[in-house]
This record gives sequence, C-alpha cells and structure tokens, in this order.
Amino acid sequence: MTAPLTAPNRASAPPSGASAVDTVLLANSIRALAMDAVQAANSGHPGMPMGMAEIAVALWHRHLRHNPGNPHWPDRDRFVLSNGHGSMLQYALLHLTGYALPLDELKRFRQLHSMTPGHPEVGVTPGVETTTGPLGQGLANAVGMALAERLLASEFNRPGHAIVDHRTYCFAGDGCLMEGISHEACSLAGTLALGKLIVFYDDNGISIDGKTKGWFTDDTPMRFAAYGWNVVPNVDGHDVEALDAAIRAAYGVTDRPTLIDCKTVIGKGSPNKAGTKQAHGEALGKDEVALTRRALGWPYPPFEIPQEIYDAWDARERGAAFEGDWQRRFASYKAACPELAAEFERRMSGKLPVDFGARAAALVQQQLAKAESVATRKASQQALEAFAPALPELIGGAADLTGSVLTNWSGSKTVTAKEAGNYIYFGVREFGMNAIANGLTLHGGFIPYVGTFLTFSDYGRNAVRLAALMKIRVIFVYTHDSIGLGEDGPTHQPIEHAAALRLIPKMELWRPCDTVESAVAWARAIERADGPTCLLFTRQNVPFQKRDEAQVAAIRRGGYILGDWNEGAARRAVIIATGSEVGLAMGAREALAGEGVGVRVVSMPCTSVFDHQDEAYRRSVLPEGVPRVAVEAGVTDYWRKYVGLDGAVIGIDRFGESAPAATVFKFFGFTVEHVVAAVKSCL
Ligand SMILES: Cc1ncc(C[n+]2csc(CCOP(=O)(O)OP(=O)(O)O)c2C)c(N)n1
Repeated sequence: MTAPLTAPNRASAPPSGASAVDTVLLANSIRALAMDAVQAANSGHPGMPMGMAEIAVALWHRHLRHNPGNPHWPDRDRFVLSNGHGSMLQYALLHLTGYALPLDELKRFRQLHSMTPGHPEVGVTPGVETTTGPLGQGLANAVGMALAERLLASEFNRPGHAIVDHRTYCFAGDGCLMEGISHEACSLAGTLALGKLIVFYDDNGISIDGKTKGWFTDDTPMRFAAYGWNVVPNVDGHDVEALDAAIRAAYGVTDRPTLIDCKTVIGKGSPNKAGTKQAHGEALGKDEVALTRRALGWPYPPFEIPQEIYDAWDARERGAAFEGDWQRRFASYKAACPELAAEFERRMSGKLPVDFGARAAALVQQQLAKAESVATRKASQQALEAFAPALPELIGGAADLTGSVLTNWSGSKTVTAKEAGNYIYFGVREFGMNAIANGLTLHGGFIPYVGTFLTFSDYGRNAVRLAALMKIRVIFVYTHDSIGLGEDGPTHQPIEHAAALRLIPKMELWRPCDTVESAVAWARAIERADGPTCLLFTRQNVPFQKRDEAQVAAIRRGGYILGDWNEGAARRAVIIATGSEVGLAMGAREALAGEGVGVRVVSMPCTSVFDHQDEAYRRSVLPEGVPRVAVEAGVTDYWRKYVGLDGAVIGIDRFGESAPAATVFKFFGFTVEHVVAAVKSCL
C-alpha cells in the first residue's frame, strides 16, 4: 500500500497509520451517505460522489494532509471540489474523517441553515476551502492556492525550515473543463509551473444533457500536455491502487502541475442509473436506492455507518500528528528566525502591519499638499507606491493592460516559473485572473489586487460575485471607468458596469474623484478584511478638489458634503456626483451660486458605505425636502433611489460613442450648462 517515496520533500510522504479497512467499504460508505442524503432531500447530485468515491478514498485516506480538529492549520493540504454539485462527496468525507460536521447535518442536506448547503460554501462547513458550484472556478481557485503556496514558500522557507510545504488537490469534472475559465487558469498554471497542484479529472463522459461526446470531444490529456502539464492518462478511477500509483507518479514531477485523467462511471453502484445522465442531478428514487444497497452489498439502513468504517476513516489522530509535527517545526523556525515567524503569523492572520493606518493618513496628507489634478488611475498607482513597500502581502496583476491600468509600481517584481515576485502578468484572462485572485486570498497570506478596464468587468464578473459571497478581501481595480476613455468607443466605454457591480450584495465599489479620494478608497479596500472592493478609476485627468480636515475625514463615510450652499441661500438643491463628474458638479454649483441658487455638492464615492451610515448622518448630507440631481456617466436608474422621482439624473442610458473624451462628454450632456439646467428643472 505504501510504495517508496519518489520526491524528497516532506509533502511527498504519504500519511502513515491509515487504517487498512477494505477500500471497497470506504468507498461504499461515501456512496451510501451521498445517495441517502440526496434521497432525503429529494434534491442534489448523487452521481458524482458515487463515481468519484474511489478517487476520494485514494486521496483522502492515503495522501491528504489535513487535520479535522483544526481546519485552518496553515500548512494543511488544500482540497478543492471544483465540481461542487457533488457536494455530498465533500460532506461525506468531512463527516467520516472527523470534522465538526455531525451526521444530523448530513440528514439536513440542502435544508435551511444547515451546514450542508446545496453547494460547498466556505465559512459554512468546516473544511470547505472555497465556495464552488459555478463550474470551473474552483479549478482556478486551486491554481491561486497553489501559487500562494509557492510564493509563500519562497518568501518564508529557510534552509532546514520548510514551514510552507503543502499540496493543492482539486477534483474537476467535464463541466469544469468545458468552461473557458479552465483554459485561462490551467494555461497559466502550466506557464508558472505549479508543481504542487494535482487535479483529478472525473472523466465520466456524462453531463446534464447526456453523453458529452455530442459536445465535448477535446483530447483532454493532449490539451493539458500542451499547457505544459504532467498528465497521467487513462487511470481506472475505480481502482484505488491505480489511483494511488498515479498520485505517487504526480509527486515525482515537481516542475509541472499534474492532471490525473480518471475514467469513471457516474453513479457507480446503481444498477439502473449508473452511466446515465439521470444519475447526475436527481435522487435515485427509493426503489433504486434499495437496489443499489443490494448491488453494493451494503446492508445498513440510511445514515448508519458501522463503527469500524468510521474508525478506518477517522483522520483526527493522524491529522493532529501532522499538525503537531508542523507546530514543532514551526517552533524551531521561530527560534531560528523570530522576525520571519512573526511576519508569517501576521500574514496568515490577515492582519495589517500596525502602522498601516498612519501610512494611509500620511498619503492623504501628501495628496492634499500636492493638490494634483491627475487621472485617478495615476492616483491609484501613487497609492500603490505609498502602501505596497510596507505590505508584502499585496500581490498585483493585470489582464494584459498593465501600462493602462497602472497596477504596477516601482517595486513590482514579476512572478515567473522560476522566480517568486509580487506581480502577475495574467495575460488576457480576466475571469481566470479574478478566480485565481480569490484563490490567493482563500489560501491566506496575500491581499491580491487585479486590474482591467471597467467594461471588461463582465468577463470576470462571476468571480467578483463569489468573492462577495465568500466575504473575502480581493481588490478589483477597474480603470477607463466611463465614456471619458474617449476614442476606443462604445465597446470599451462602460455604461451599466458601475451600477451592475454595486448591485452585488456585500460589494463595496469606490469611484473616487481625485487623488485624495483615491488614497482613501485604496486604504479602505486594503483594510476591509471581510469582503471585496471594486476600485474605479479614470483614464483622463480630473481636477483636484479642496477640502478641510473634516471633509477629508468624511470621505470614509462613502458620501459627504464637498461644497455646501451658503447658509442664507433661499433656493436650494443637492447635486450628488461621483468620480469624474464631481468636478462638473462643482462647476455647476459655482454657476448657480452666481444666479442666487444655493447648491450643495455631495461627493459619493461609495454608495454602499454611505447607505450604512446612521440615519442622522445620511439626513445631514441629504436633507429631506431639497431637490436632488445625480450626475454620473452611466445608467440613470441606479440613482433614482437617491434623487426620487422628482429629482433628475444626468447619466447615459444608451451605448457610447467613439470620439475624443471632451467631445463625447459634451455630446452626452456632461456640461456645466446641462447640469445647471437640470438643477433648475427641479426647483
Ligand atoms: C458555470 C456553470 N454552468 C452551469 C452549471 C449547471 N451545472 C451543474 S453540473 C453541470 C454539468 C456538469 O457536468 P460534469 O462536470 O460532467 O458533472 P457530472 O455529470 O459528471 O456530475 C452543469 C451544467 C454550473 N453549476 N455552473
């Protein structure tokens, strides 16, 4: 069962002490729990867990270094179920190996507030490393995790002290590999030579619509070989020994990621549904469950697992030993390199350096003093230049637009196959980039920020959504944030994007108007540990806005009074503006003051943060009974909740135009005269 090791490093060694109960029983215990839980819920996907049961036995019973008693131990192997519809496989494994996931929770599979939601969700079930279900993204998360491991190892390990030394394992199905994101992420994983990433392909020839040969005829092994992966082809996915050998073979290849192509039968064990699309996503049915029990020789009633099978699966002791070994090694590392060890602990905890707040305040003061009128993308780069030297956890990148989105800074060092760094050239792969960034955060030790044009946020949007759902700190930098990008025209001019991103629950989107708001937005994004942030920046220059200290402090409230009316003003209105339109609003305020109309300008760089302020503050900024006009170079609907039906919105409800920025702005009515007229129409 335990062949000699092929690779020298610690993570290559299989765990010792795994109990030798018949692997058939181990696999069938997964099958039984999966089919019974799906049957009880009358909802779910029994086919994948039943088809991947032996793969799960080979990996989880023999190789995975995890500790059910401490799912957060830093040097654990990472396991990602990219084909997350097979969630019962993961729940069965977590339960059987001894995580705090009681049998009752399996009985409540897919029920309200259970620990066993329809698809695995990080933060809900102990041992789940990432939220999966949207196919292909887990695979990209796994690439991010493997990259995180490699970068942390190179940063923190010292001769004789391999404190970061673990593998990333991923299960993926046809669906994951059909998704384009698998190409983006796996191609880059090959280029970056992520040798500790091992992917098990559940090659069962079935997806929801039936036999995949009607729509998926790629030669997957050749495809991955072409990416530069090590491929173990044609492995019998129901032969634990063959799988074990394939895993060992993967350990021997340290300079390339490995794909193990496992030939499996979906729903294996079910006499009438195995190998069919019916096994994919429906309960087998009472009768078929009974027939499957008989065919498997599994005499136990639903949700009953014999003690000796529990005992054989139980990984608690082994897991505690793995972690204990690491803790001892970490203690000796700490003795040898106390500062590095403290820094490693800080990084893995996600805490910022204690002086971060002071740094952020200093940048704001600097920008106030410089009073520069530059593009906010430039202001963003200045923020990076100020923060990144003191934040080694910041890891950046862009989807082949570095020179435009300005996500690099003077200390950027390129990550390559051979060298560690803090900047990733993702290539033109927006979705892969975002999901890899999610993986970097989920692994721990990093705060990723990734950039592209705002209009291409759609390409990677579902990963942005998942970052919000997972409540993880990832910073999405979007520049060229309006028609103000000019000549590239309507394909590149975002219209609905800011509003659409704001609609994602838990999202914080900042659209700063100048260097000072940009500094505050970056600081807030870095400090926000429990969710992602979108930072929107202009291509074109924007005017610096003067503020007093109270106004500077109020930026953090998401919306604040930038320019107020005179106390005595008789005719009053509020203009709410964001980003490049704030300057316009200030111009209109001045013009209207000359006509005896008192106008307050509210700069609202982050609507959701403003919405979370207490009512008294919100009312003090947006008083009742005063007409409101919103100005933003994007769809108008979003602003109705602020201006009401009687207010006005100056925005754009069609696609843009190709022309120089000034011409396009004028064409769409982003002029002082038009804003003045809109205000007057509301008085
Ligand atoms: C992005 C995305 N699109 C569609 C789905 C719906 N869906 C869930 S499973 C599945 C088919 C997956 O096929 P495969 O990976 O072969 O799974 P198996 O049938 O082997 O369980 C689809 C289309 C999804 N979860 N994610």
